[in-house]
Amino acid sequence: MTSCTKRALAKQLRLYFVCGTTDSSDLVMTVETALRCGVTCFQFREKGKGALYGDEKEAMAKTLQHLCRRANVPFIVNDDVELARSIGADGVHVGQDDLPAEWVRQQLGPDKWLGVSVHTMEEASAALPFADYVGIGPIHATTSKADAGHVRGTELIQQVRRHYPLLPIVGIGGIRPEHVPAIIHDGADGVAVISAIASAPDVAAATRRFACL
Ligand code: TZP
Ligand code: MG
Repeated sequence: MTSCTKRALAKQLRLYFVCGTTDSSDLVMTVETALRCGVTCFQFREKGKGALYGDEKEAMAKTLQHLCRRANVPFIVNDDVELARSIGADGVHVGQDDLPAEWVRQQLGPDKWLGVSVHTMEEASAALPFADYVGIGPIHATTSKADAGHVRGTELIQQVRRHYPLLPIVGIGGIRPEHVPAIIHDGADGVAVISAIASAPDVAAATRRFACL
Protein backbone atom coordinates (compact mmCIF):
# COMPACT_ATOMS: atom_id res chain seq x y z
CA MET A 1 0.00 0.00 0.00
CA THR A 2 1.41 3.42 -0.92
CA SER A 3 1.82 6.04 1.80
CA CYS A 4 -0.87 8.10 0.07
CA THR A 5 -3.37 5.22 0.23
CA LYS A 6 -2.43 4.62 3.87
CA ARG A 7 -3.20 8.21 4.74
CA ALA A 8 -6.57 8.00 3.00
CA LEU A 9 -7.40 4.80 4.88
CA ALA A 10 -6.29 6.32 8.19
CA LYS A 11 -8.65 9.23 7.60
CA GLN A 12 -11.51 6.86 6.86
CA LEU A 13 -11.03 5.16 10.25
CA ARG A 14 -11.75 8.33 12.22
CA LEU A 15 -15.12 7.16 13.56
CA TYR A 16 -15.45 3.42 13.03
CA PHE A 17 -18.82 2.07 14.14
CA VAL A 18 -18.89 -1.67 14.88
CA CYS A 19 -22.24 -3.37 15.39
CA GLY A 20 -24.39 -6.48 15.02
CA THR A 21 -27.94 -7.47 15.85
CA THR A 22 -26.99 -8.48 19.41
CA ASP A 23 -25.70 -4.94 20.08
CA SER A 24 -28.79 -3.11 18.89
CA SER A 25 -32.52 -3.76 19.08
CA ASP A 26 -32.98 -2.17 15.65
CA LEU A 27 -29.69 -2.59 13.79
CA VAL A 28 -30.83 -1.20 10.44
CA MET A 29 -32.23 1.96 12.00
CA THR A 30 -29.17 2.36 14.22
CA VAL A 31 -26.74 2.02 11.31
CA GLU A 32 -28.78 4.29 9.08
CA THR A 33 -28.81 6.97 11.78
CA ALA A 34 -25.12 6.58 12.61
CA LEU A 35 -24.18 6.87 8.93
CA ARG A 36 -26.26 10.00 8.58
CA CYS A 37 -24.61 11.55 11.64
CA GLY A 38 -20.96 11.12 10.77
CA VAL A 39 -19.68 7.55 11.01
CA THR A 40 -16.73 7.15 8.59
CA CYS A 41 -16.42 3.34 8.51
CA PHE A 42 -18.73 0.47 9.50
CA GLN A 43 -18.04 -3.11 10.57
CA PHE A 44 -20.77 -5.74 10.64
CA ARG A 45 -19.85 -7.83 13.70
CA GLU A 46 -22.55 -10.45 14.09
CA LYS A 47 -21.71 -12.44 17.23
CA GLY A 48 -23.02 -13.96 20.42
CA LYS A 49 -26.18 -15.60 21.62
CA GLY A 50 -29.03 -15.10 19.17
CA ALA A 51 -26.81 -13.81 16.37
CA LEU A 52 -28.01 -14.29 12.81
CA TYR A 53 -26.39 -16.87 10.60
CA GLY A 54 -26.73 -18.31 7.11
CA ASP A 55 -29.20 -16.63 4.77
CA GLU A 56 -30.50 -14.26 7.44
CA LYS A 57 -27.00 -13.04 8.21
CA GLU A 58 -26.29 -12.54 4.52
CA ALA A 59 -29.54 -10.64 3.98
CA MET A 60 -28.74 -8.32 6.89
CA ALA A 61 -25.20 -7.83 5.58
CA LYS A 62 -26.54 -6.84 2.17
CA THR A 63 -29.01 -4.38 3.68
CA LEU A 64 -26.28 -2.72 5.75
CA GLN A 65 -23.84 -2.77 2.82
CA HIS A 66 -26.42 -0.94 0.73
CA LEU A 67 -26.80 1.75 3.41
CA CYS A 68 -23.02 2.12 3.63
CA ARG A 69 -22.65 2.42 -0.14
CA ARG A 70 -25.32 5.09 -0.23
CA ALA A 71 -23.42 6.99 2.48
CA ASN A 72 -20.08 6.37 0.77
CA VAL A 73 -18.76 4.61 3.87
CA PRO A 74 -16.65 1.40 3.73
CA PHE A 75 -18.47 -1.77 4.78
CA ILE A 76 -16.23 -4.26 6.64
CA VAL A 77 -17.23 -7.76 7.77
CA ASN A 78 -15.93 -9.22 11.04
CA ASP A 79 -14.35 -12.68 10.66
CA ASP A 80 -16.60 -14.07 7.94
CA VAL A 81 -14.38 -14.11 4.84
CA GLU A 82 -16.84 -16.17 2.85
CA LEU A 83 -19.64 -13.69 3.45
CA ALA A 84 -17.36 -10.74 2.68
CA ARG A 85 -16.32 -12.33 -0.60
CA SER A 86 -19.78 -13.39 -1.66
CA ILE A 87 -21.29 -9.93 -1.25
CA GLY A 88 -18.21 -7.95 -2.30
CA ALA A 89 -17.64 -6.21 1.05
CA ASP A 90 -14.90 -3.59 1.24
CA GLY A 91 -12.89 -5.65 3.69
CA VAL A 92 -12.61 -8.02 6.63
CA HIS A 93 -11.52 -7.58 10.24
CA VAL A 94 -10.04 -10.50 12.19
CA GLY A 95 -8.76 -11.02 15.72
CA GLN A 96 -5.80 -13.09 16.85
CA ASP A 97 -7.97 -16.15 17.56
CA ASP A 98 -9.67 -15.98 14.18
CA LEU A 99 -8.37 -16.81 10.72
CA PRO A 100 -4.68 -16.08 10.11
CA ALA A 101 -4.10 -12.68 8.50
CA GLU A 102 -1.90 -14.16 5.79
CA TRP A 103 -4.63 -16.57 4.71
CA VAL A 104 -7.32 -13.88 4.80
CA ARG A 105 -5.14 -11.64 2.64
CA GLN A 106 -4.76 -14.45 0.10
CA GLN A 107 -8.53 -14.91 0.01
CA LEU A 108 -9.29 -11.20 -0.33
CA GLY A 109 -6.61 -10.24 -2.82
CA PRO A 110 -4.65 -6.99 -2.59
CA ASP A 111 -7.50 -4.53 -3.07
CA LYS A 112 -9.76 -5.22 -0.10
CA TRP A 113 -9.07 -3.89 3.38
CA LEU A 114 -7.84 -6.23 6.06
CA GLY A 115 -7.91 -5.11 9.69
CA VAL A 116 -6.28 -7.15 12.46
CA SER A 117 -6.72 -6.78 16.23
CA VAL A 118 -3.36 -6.81 18.01
CA HIS A 119 -2.42 -6.84 21.70
CA THR A 120 1.36 -6.75 21.60
CA MET A 121 4.13 -5.21 19.52
CA GLU A 122 4.96 -8.70 18.21
CA GLU A 123 1.40 -9.21 16.99
CA ALA A 124 1.47 -5.82 15.32
CA SER A 125 4.74 -6.63 13.52
CA ALA A 126 3.40 -10.04 12.44
CA ALA A 127 0.20 -8.49 11.07
CA LEU A 128 2.01 -5.74 9.21
CA PRO A 129 2.79 -7.56 5.93
CA PHE A 130 -0.90 -8.42 5.48
CA ALA A 131 -2.95 -5.82 7.35
CA ASP A 132 -4.07 -2.42 6.11
CA TYR A 133 -4.79 -1.26 9.65
CA VAL A 134 -4.60 -2.59 13.19
CA GLY A 135 -7.14 -2.36 16.01
CA ILE A 136 -5.71 -1.94 19.51
CA GLY A 137 -7.61 -2.37 22.77
CA PRO A 138 -9.37 -2.53 25.04
CA ILE A 139 -8.40 1.03 25.78
CA HIS A 140 -11.03 1.21 28.54
CA ALA A 141 -13.23 -1.38 30.27
CA THR A 142 -15.86 -2.86 27.98
CA THR A 143 -18.87 -5.11 28.38
CA SER A 144 -19.32 -5.57 24.63
CA LYS A 145 -16.68 -8.30 24.29
CA ALA A 146 -16.38 -10.98 26.96
CA ASP A 147 -12.81 -11.99 26.09
CA ALA A 148 -11.46 -8.52 25.42
CA GLY A 149 -8.55 -9.04 27.84
CA HIS A 150 -7.12 -6.55 30.30
CA VAL A 151 -7.61 -2.84 29.95
CA ARG A 152 -4.47 -1.40 28.42
CA GLY A 153 -4.96 2.32 27.92
CA THR A 154 -3.05 3.80 25.02
CA GLU A 155 0.43 2.47 25.79
CA LEU A 156 0.49 0.00 22.91
CA ILE A 157 -0.93 2.59 20.53
CA GLN A 158 1.98 4.87 21.44
CA GLN A 159 4.49 2.05 20.97
CA VAL A 160 3.12 0.87 17.63
CA ARG A 161 2.94 4.47 16.39
CA ARG A 162 6.60 5.04 17.28
CA HIS A 163 7.65 1.94 15.33
CA TYR A 164 5.30 2.37 12.37
CA PRO A 165 4.63 6.06 11.73
CA LEU A 166 2.33 5.44 8.74
CA LEU A 167 0.37 2.39 9.88
CA PRO A 168 -3.33 3.18 10.26
CA ILE A 169 -4.32 2.48 13.89
CA VAL A 170 -7.72 2.43 15.50
CA GLY A 171 -8.33 2.28 19.25
CA ILE A 172 -11.22 0.20 20.60
CA GLY A 173 -12.89 -0.70 23.89
CA GLY A 174 -15.10 1.34 26.20
CA ILE A 175 -14.52 4.53 24.25
CA ARG A 176 -16.76 7.51 25.00
CA PRO A 177 -16.56 10.89 23.27
CA GLU A 178 -14.57 12.45 26.11
CA HIS A 179 -11.79 9.85 25.61
CA VAL A 180 -11.22 10.58 21.93
CA PRO A 181 -8.81 13.55 22.08
CA ALA A 182 -6.30 11.64 24.24
CA ILE A 183 -6.50 8.50 22.08
CA ILE A 184 -5.83 10.50 18.92
CA HIS A 185 -3.10 12.48 20.65
CA ASP A 186 -1.41 9.21 21.65
CA GLY A 187 -1.20 8.05 18.05
CA ALA A 188 -4.47 6.51 16.87
CA ASP A 189 -6.04 7.61 13.60
CA GLY A 190 -9.49 6.89 14.88
CA VAL A 191 -11.74 5.16 17.39
CA ALA A 192 -13.90 2.06 16.99
CA VAL A 193 -17.07 2.11 19.01
CA ILE A 194 -19.94 -0.26 19.74
CA SER A 195 -21.99 0.57 22.83
CA ALA A 196 -21.44 4.33 23.07
CA ILE A 197 -23.39 4.57 19.82
CA ALA A 198 -25.48 1.37 19.63
CA SER A 199 -26.79 1.60 23.22
CA ALA A 200 -27.20 5.35 23.33
CA PRO A 201 -30.74 6.56 24.06
CA ASP A 202 -30.25 8.99 21.18
CA VAL A 203 -28.06 7.40 18.48
CA ALA A 204 -27.95 10.56 16.37
CA ALA A 205 -26.79 12.77 19.21
CA ALA A 206 -24.23 10.20 20.40
CA THR A 207 -22.77 9.83 16.90
CA ARG A 208 -22.60 13.57 16.43
CA ARG A 209 -20.72 13.97 19.70
CA PHE A 210 -18.02 11.64 18.34
CA ALA A 211 -18.10 13.05 14.84
CA CYS A 212 -17.52 16.66 15.84
CA LEU A 213 -14.35 15.89 17.82
N1 TZP B 1 -12.53 -5.54 20.70
C1 TZP B 1 -11.88 -5.07 21.76
S1 TZP B 1 -12.89 -4.27 22.82
C2 TZP B 1 -14.24 -4.56 21.84
C3 TZP B 1 -13.85 -5.27 20.71
C4 TZP B 1 -14.73 -5.72 19.64
C5 TZP B 1 -15.62 -4.11 22.19
C6 TZP B 1 -15.82 -2.64 21.98
O1 TZP B 1 -17.14 -2.28 22.31
P1 TZP B 1 -17.48 -1.01 23.20
O2 TZP B 1 -18.96 -1.17 23.53
O3 TZP B 1 -17.24 0.19 22.36
O4 TZP B 1 -16.63 -1.08 24.44
MG1 MG C 1 -13.04 -11.88 15.68
